[in-house]
Amino acid sequence: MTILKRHIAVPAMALATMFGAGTASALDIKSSDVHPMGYPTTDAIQYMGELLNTWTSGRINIQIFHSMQLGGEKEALEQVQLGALEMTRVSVGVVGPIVEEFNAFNLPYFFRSTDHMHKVVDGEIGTDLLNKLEAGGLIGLGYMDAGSRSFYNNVRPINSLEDLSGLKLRVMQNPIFVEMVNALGGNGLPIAFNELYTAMQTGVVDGAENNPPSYESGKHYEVAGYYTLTEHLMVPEIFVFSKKVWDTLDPLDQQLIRKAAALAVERERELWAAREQASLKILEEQGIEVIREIDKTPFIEATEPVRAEFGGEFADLIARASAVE
Ligand code: GTR
Repeated sequence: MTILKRHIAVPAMALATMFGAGTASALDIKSSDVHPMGYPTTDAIQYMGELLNTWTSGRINIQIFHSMQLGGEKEALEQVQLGALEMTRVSVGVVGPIVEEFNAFNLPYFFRSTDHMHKVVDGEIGTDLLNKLEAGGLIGLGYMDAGSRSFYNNVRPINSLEDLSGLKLRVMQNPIFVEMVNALGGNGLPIAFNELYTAMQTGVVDGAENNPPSYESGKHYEVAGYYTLTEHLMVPEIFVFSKKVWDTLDPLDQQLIRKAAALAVERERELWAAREQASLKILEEQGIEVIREIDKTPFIEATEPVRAEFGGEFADLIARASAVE
């Protein structure tokens, strides 16, 4: 609450002077997210909307289409590219097929830590990649946290790499993740997030992989109760604006949106850390045995061919990102 007040109050006066003339037209930003309200990403975008509303005395607003109301993330990105939707918050996982350099962030066991990931995405590399999105019809507004992703399934607990053998596991819609699961001995199937619960319930897949908040919030534990913290991916979230719409905006409004977006990133990261712990607690209360101790070395070794194959295409970028301390 303190943060909300601080950020709304301080720039409000300065910005009102700059933008108070009210010459620019009203802007209603529709933004989609697969998560429900109350999730760190949706709460952060809501906060962004509150900031914009306050700074412009109600002229710019964000309406959030949450809980997969607009379907999966691939479709949302397409809508944003077309200009039918102004904004969406998705995983970097589904952005690789648009700008392939993003696959650097989608490589298994790539980032060394949250701190390493922050330094890479918040630095020159992250900014360069956001800029590359323009060619794909998207304006990259920022990266949010999504922790690490781990495997869950309804067949058996995963205590070692061998336990993944033959399991049909849903992955995000990007070939790199199919290859990753296959390299680990399972069967990777790309399925949209909005179809996942049913896919597990009906046995189309045995399980999937995600961070604790998504596993918990999506109630996936109800249909896949074995969860092991393999932490094989640290894929950040990203939120993007439609270039088609962006190009019609007053440059001062573009500036305001970028400023609010940066504050939304800060807000999400604060919320994320707490939510991860809260989700693990909920899972344990629900009787889910979360296997935390696992030797990751065989998983790291088994995924080396995936890093070599997909990383080979942008080796310089990978080397630059790896060198970030
Ligand atoms: C979540 C992420 C979503 C979505 C989902 C998935 O962690 O927040 O944006 O990508 O994973 O697995 O599809």
